[in-house]
Amino acid sequence: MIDVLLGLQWGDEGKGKIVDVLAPQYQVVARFQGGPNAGHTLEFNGLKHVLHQIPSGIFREDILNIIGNGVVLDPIVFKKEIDGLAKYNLSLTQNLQISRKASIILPTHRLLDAAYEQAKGESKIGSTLRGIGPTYQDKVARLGLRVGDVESPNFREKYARLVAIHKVILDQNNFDYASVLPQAEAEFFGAVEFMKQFQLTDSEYAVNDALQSGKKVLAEGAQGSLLDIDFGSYPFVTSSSTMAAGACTGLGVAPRQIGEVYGIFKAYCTRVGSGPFPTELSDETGERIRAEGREFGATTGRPRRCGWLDLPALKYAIMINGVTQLVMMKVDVLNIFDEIKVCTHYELPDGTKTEQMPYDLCDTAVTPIYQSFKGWQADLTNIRSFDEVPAELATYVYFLEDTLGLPINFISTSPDREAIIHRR
Ligand code: 2SA
Ligand code: MG
Repeated sequence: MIDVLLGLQWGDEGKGKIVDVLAPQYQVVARFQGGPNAGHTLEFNGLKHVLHQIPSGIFREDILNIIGNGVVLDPIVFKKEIDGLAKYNLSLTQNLQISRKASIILPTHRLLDAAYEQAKGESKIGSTLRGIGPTYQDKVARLGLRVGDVESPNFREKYARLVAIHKVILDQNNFDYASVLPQAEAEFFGAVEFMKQFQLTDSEYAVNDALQSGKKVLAEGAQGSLLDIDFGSYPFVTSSSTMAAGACTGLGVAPRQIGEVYGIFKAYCTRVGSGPFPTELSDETGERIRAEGREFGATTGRPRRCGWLDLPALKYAIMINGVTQLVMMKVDVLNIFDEIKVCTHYELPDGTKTEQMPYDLCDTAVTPIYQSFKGWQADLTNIRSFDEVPAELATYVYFLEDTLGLPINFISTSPDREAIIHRR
């Protein structure tokens, strides 16, 4: 069986930490979508490391890590990530495979990302400017380059053909590329050569062979369900399928192979980039959550918007993913509050109450209806068993389990690998 681990909110739920915690139960960890827009933070032995494209199983020995076909890979970022891992002495050429069918992000994709954002003016998506959207666009338009193309003697020609198209679009948008492109291209081709020393494979065979031989595979999602291209708050979404179904197309596995679906959520909400966010707190409480939770983009450093937990949105994400167990992150960030709120319903402009996500959250101004809980106001750092949690926190957890209809099997109480209450 392949288990899927994904974020149920707008990303940054703490997926990296949980993959790292669960990894010892798996022989393969595979990324199925997204690319260098992701920032998966792992903390262990007093160290902190942020991964962008490399799966979060990389720090565990004997785990095969796969960058799947659904990923968009930037060779330049890849080289930097590998260089950044040098100090850990990992067997990267053995423990890492890259799908030949993964899409390649070119330097011009990054420029196009900036050009499109510029053209959108006020309605910017707040993209990470890593070239994600334009690369997926080219994939779907059947123009893109794939990792397997770097093995072809015609790679430079294929590259030139695509870049010529990109230049037309950049010119149309009056976007200057002449001053930056030559250097970026030199770096790109250097990084492509560097990438060739790694295993470029038909990784769908590696995944299915592993499953056939009874090994356990963990599919690692990036971003979150509310940023999904189909079910997120379109158009303020990322360009990939961030949901459980994306693991099938992004790795080449059949739906019936999917086992557990771990849904990761934070005890509150954050969002980085533009787009609707019903429970956003643009006040001092929001500031306090941001400061306490160190809510700044792991890739871009952007401050994240913060707000209370949103149950209509969470239920929606649980539904579309078929989540089987929940993981709650960063409860310790709420230690400082005497009152904790949870949005249970939305009130629509006509006064009706709903637990469902309206079609267009961008145009439908919903008012969140909150239920209040008493804060626990206690330090959770050394708590490893649910029996020791403050009564107020237990009440909060039971309420959520009841409302969401699923067990919360893991509760993370601080960033470190060890700081987790494992309940079942
Ligand atoms: P893109 O770059 O095309 O995928 O941006 C489209 C939207 O998706 C959001 N997005 C993210 N949201 C949260 N976290 C992400 N990863 C980084 C992190 C982000 C960072 O871990 O902190 O460092 O800023 C991520 N990646 C994409 C993005 O904000 C747009 O709203
Ligand atoms: Mg992140």
